[in-house]
Amino acid sequence: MKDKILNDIKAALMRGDRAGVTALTKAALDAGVSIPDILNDGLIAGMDIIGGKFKNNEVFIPEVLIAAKAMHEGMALIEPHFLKCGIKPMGKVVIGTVKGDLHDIGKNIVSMMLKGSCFEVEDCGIDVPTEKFIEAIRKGGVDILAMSSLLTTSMNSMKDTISALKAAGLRDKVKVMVGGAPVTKEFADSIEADCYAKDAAIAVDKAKELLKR
Ligand code: B12
Repeated sequence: MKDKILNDIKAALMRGDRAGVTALTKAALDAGVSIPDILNDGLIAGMDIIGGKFKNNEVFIPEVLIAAKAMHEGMALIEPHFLKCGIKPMGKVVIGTVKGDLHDIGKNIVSMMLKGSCFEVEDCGIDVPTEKFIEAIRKGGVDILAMSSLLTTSMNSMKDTISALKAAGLRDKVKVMVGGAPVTKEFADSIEADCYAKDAAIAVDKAKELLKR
């Protein structure tokens, strides 16, 4: 039953069937399937297959875009289940996808899971210029700057933002966390980020660790 419903979510996402993803995600929630299972084995699993097909030229931008829209519908349904904190935030995170990059699914999952772990999150959105990150941090009260990049061509915007933080005298005011499919620990070290996380669950653990440093 659980495997079938997760497979059906995956298949509906791959077809870009928004109504199907919505109905099946609701059905999975009603059946008590856990949120991490719906996210990882349903929605993300479907998007991973689309990613592989896109890479092999078996599907193209329009199909990826409709799958991404279906993914957003599914995520909107599970997000409220993450937001049951109700206690004082443990820290504030400013998050965004860097300049030149429009991918937001991974960034939104990280944001959702941080909120679910009692972080206050200010989401600057996609294609975020360095100045916008700096402005958000200059306002004060920010513990972590989290930047996402899915393109090898946009990764260097992370480096530019860290340089701009230094130039603005703000580098020691905030910890910097980076992630996204092409980002590695080595890259994070090379741009002097404070930490790298491979996925959203690890991002939450690392964010908690950063607050202790
Ligand atoms: C969906 C998608 C799109 C959608 C985006 C829709 C949206 N709203 O996001 C659309 C169709 C718009 C798109 C466009 C393009 N795309 Co695209 N896209 C993808 C695809 C298939 C899936 C990405 C995704 O959402 N994955 C699912 C999420 C859950 O995974 P994730 O993003 O990696 O996030 C996880 C971790 O990385 C991490 N994480 C993410 N962010 C952060 C941040 C922090 C701080 C931390 C700690 C962790 C973290 O946690 C997340 C959850 O666990 C990937 C293929 C792939 N395998 O990644 C290609 C891919 C990223 N795209 C690619 C390309 C080339 C493009 C285009 C240039 C295509 C074109 N010719 O126009 C454009 C670029 C547009 C732009 N300027 O950004 C390439 C990039 C190649 C490269 N190495 O640079 C990829 C890898 C496909 C490929 N194999 O060729 N794309």
